[in-house]
Amino acid sequence: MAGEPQSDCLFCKIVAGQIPATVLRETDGTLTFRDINPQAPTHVLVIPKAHYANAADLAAGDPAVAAELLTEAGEVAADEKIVESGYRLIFNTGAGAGQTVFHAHVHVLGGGTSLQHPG
Ligand code: IU
Repeated sequence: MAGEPQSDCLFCKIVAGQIPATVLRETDGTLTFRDINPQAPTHVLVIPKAHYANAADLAAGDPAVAAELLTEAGEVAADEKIVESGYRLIFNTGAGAGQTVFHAHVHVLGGGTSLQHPG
């Protein structure tokens, strides 16, 4: 069922505290943590705590939390002081686009002049 924790989902396990992550921010609906394989000086992921396979499913199932993902991305960009230099928000959607973890997440990438795409 949409939103329910999935036992085989790595990000559900991070939300549950079963896999470690460097958590930077948390709201009732979202968790923000550093990517373990950073592709830029600042590389952070913002995820919904509830399980949705991708951003489109999240937007359909819980638009308020989908919007909160963007709010939190902006907040962590400010925390990380990458607003002035600029940053990218990327939602890889589908294996063909490089999505490897099928729990919705937005990549926040910044802090460098030559940013690479993740995945
Ligand atoms: P993708 O858009 O699904 O390709 O991104 C998944 C990201 O999750 C990828 O950049 C991984 O480095 C990152 N990640 C993580 O930060 N912590 C983890 O425990 C796992 C993956 I598994």
